[in-house]
Amino acid sequence: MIRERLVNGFRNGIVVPQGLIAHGRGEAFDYLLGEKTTKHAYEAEKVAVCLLLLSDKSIISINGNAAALCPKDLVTLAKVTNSRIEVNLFHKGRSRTSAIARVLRKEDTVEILGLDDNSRAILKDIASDRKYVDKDGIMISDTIFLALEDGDRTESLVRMGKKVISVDLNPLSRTAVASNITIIDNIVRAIPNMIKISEQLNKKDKPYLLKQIRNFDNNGNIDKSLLLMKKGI
Ligand code: PTJ
Repeated sequence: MIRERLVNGFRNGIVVPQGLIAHGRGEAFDYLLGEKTTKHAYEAEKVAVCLLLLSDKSIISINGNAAALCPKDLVTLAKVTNSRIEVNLFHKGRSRTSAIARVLRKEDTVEILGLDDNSRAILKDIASDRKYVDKDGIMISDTIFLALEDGDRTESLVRMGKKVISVDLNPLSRTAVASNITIIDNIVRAIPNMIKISEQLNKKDKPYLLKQIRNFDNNGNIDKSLLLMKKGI
């Protein structure tokens, strides 16, 4: 069923061919995790929600694969964590950006950034098209939530001092390694988990949320996921 969502997304101009290959890589890692959310992933999801709830300007960056796999959940997560949404693609294309925005808007009325070419800002040290972000979106946000993201852009955002949360099944990818909070889980499980966690946490006070973040060791958490994968092998 998950593969069908991507294939349909490809046929509808939302997913690029490279996205199908990226999904295959993700599946390989997911098999080693037993295709379930591990307790380490759940811990990272909880801390990620704490950070989103504490941030002044959080934003969820959505690409083709994410939009094809879980559009409704992404829009819901944005609502429950008071985050904004930017469509931000690795392989740029105006018609694909608009198609993704349509898919998201079908789920709910949300403001979507990243659609206006006149609102483009440029990330430093990136030569390719992935340097473009929305000047009113990712550029001015303090916390960026990324899924299935490219390593160059992740590293650039971290260098800019932004807090980066990523969902990536590959614990060895540059995105996973560079992020402040790395969720090693399938996006189709991670986002629904985070929505439930947000509902539990949004009544907690600031010191409680801060404590969860301070006590979290991202590198240690990645190592634990790697050990689980080793057992999976
Ligand atoms: O729609 P665009 O133009 O922005 O392009 C999207 C892709 C995914 C093609 C582009 O961002 C890309 O090529 O990404 P990478 O560098 O291949 O990274 C994708 C990462 O996501 C890989 O480490 C995969 O293991 C991982 N991944 C794939 N499917 C999932 C996943 N992680 C979580 N959930 C998945 N379902």
